[in-house]
Amino acid sequence: MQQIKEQLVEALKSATTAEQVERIRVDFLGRKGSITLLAKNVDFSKLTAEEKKGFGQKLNELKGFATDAIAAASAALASTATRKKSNDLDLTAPGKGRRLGALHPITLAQMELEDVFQGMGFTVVYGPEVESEYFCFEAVNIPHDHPARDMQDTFWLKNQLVMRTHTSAQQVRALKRFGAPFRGVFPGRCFRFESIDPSHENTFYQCEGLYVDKGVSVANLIAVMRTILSQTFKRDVKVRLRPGYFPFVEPGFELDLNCLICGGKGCATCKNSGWIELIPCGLVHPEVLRQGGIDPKEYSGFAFGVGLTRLAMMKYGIRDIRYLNCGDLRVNEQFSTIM
Ligand code: FA5
Repeated sequence: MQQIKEQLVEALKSATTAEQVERIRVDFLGRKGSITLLAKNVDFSKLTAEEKKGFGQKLNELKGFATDAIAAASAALASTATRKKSNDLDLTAPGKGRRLGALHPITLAQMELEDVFQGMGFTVVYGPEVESEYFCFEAVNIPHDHPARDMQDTFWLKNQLVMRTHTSAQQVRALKRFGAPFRGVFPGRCFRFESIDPSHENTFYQCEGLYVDKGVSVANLIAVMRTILSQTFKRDVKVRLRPGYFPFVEPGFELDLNCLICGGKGCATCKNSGWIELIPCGLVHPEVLRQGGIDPKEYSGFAFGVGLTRLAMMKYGIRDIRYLNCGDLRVNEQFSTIM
């Protein structure tokens, strides 16, 4: 019994986990444990009454000792574990940051642009992304067989519906609804069946502008373009105006921005040309006014189509358009803080 007691004490000394203590309990007090077997292995018929009594007493003492020692070892281990856990708790560690929602850079650019136009008395109107072929093409002077239809690769839907290829689809809708005089902008998403590269996406944003009144000229158009550029970039930027063809304007222009990614030296974003096509524009074609129920002898106007996605790229220094639709929140988080 003394030997078993010593073995037990030694075993408990080296136990460091609750599992090891439980193993010791089973080894000593379990059904086949050494203390339990002590009683089973003794031939009581050979013992006197006095000896039986002495053996029973000693065995009970040993059982009591083993039970207490095992319980004490378990308790000691449990309290060490708790202490260890609370030692791990570093109350000075910085808290976990909460991820705040952020606005997409295109949304930021759109909101800013809408503000600039509202400041000049323009109304902001949103139109449908699924558009009728009529408003997208015929209404803006692009009949069925017109070669200009090939300028925009179209996602065709059923029932003469298309995914709008440009926000110019809003021009005649707005004229029919508001009449003249009218000044408004139509920001929104456009879709084209395009091959994708650093400056072309199949889903991108434009912001159309339409100004119709008596005696509107190219001078008015240029004044508005100047305001957009200075308010958006808040610094001097280099632009060039060159003739451009669009069936819904006459004359038509392309306004290109000197690439702000490479400073005009040439890079993948501007296809090594140093320039980014940003705001095509021109005087509204009389046929478009007529489609909108406006008399072109009485009214004239200008229209423009800001490449809003490209504007956001230039404003925020985003060199590849594909970052904008990739859905990676780390892109957004760089541009806006709270929302
Ligand atoms: C148009 O869509 C005309 N509706 C614009 C217009 C309006 C002209 C009013 C005259 C008067 P364009 O296809 O060039 O034109 O597109 C206009 C702008 O949208 C481009 O200069 C460019 O900045 C942007 N854009 C066009 N295609 C893409 C594309 N795939 N990805 C990103 N931006 C594009």
